[in-house]
Amino acid sequence: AELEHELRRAIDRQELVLHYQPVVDAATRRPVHYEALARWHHPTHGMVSPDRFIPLAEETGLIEPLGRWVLETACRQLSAWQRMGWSHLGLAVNVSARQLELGFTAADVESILAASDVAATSLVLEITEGLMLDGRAEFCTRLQELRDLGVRLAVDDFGTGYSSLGYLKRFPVDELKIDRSFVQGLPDSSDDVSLVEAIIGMARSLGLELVAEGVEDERQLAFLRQRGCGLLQGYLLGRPASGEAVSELLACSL
Ligand code: G
Ligand code: G
Ligand code: MN
Ligand code: NA
Repeated sequence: AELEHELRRAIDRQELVLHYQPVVDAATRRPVHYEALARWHHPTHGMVSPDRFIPLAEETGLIEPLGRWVLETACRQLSAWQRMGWSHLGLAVNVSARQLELGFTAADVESILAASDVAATSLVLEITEGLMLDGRAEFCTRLQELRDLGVRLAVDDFGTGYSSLGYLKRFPVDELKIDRSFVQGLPDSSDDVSLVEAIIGMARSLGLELVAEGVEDERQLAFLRQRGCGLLQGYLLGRPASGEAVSELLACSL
């Protein structure tokens, strides 16, 4: 309860910050977009993990203002990077089911994009697979409205949900993010090899863009690249870093 109270004030007190992790082109290793990841620097508890405060924010409804702040802040950052010369760079932002239930609409996204002068096509919204399995028509409509803006939709943590893939037909998604638990064992685990090859084949035949998460070494990268996974994310390619740190890096590699 105390943490809830503090989370409520954290946004105003600027205790929340965004870190950014690159998602790179598998062939060139150049960043295609950055995923924004929320961090809470609590004045006495130190770093509170999003695995802890995002669920709290969802339970209490605070995810609504928090999610809005995340999107506004990340879009402002992207706009600065684009003006710096990285005009084709994009941004990925995590969106939770609760946010959409609490009235985070396509109109909100549209006005935030307009305020930061970012094109809808520069934005990927990542939605966890569990949410897709919810299957309610209302939810499908919400996603369709977002996509009609020109925003791209990604299924986050793909493969960790249940076995029903029917939602891929019903929901208007553009991209799958292979969960890092499947990438970890590449290329030695024959189970991981089979699963990842199946996901790659499926994404290709459905015309979906594919991102592999959690790429930590060159052997994983070589495997994914050879099999035709287009985009890669993970510590090997870049750890999440502050906006300032990423700005410096981008300035050096223009
Ligand atoms: O960055 P890290 O690996 O610690 O993130 C842990 C989890 O928190 C991930 O599943 C990530 O998707 C989630 N997360 C991080 N930032 C946000 C955010 O801004 N909004 C939502 N909904 N989830 C986030
Ligand atoms: O659920 P989501 O995919 O949004 O979570 C992203 C989280 O994964 C981030 O919190 C980030 O810190 C973490 N992450 C990113 N790259 C790697 C990696 O290579 N290895 C591990 N173990 N975690 C990673
Ligand atoms: Mn994500
Ligand atoms: Na994930």
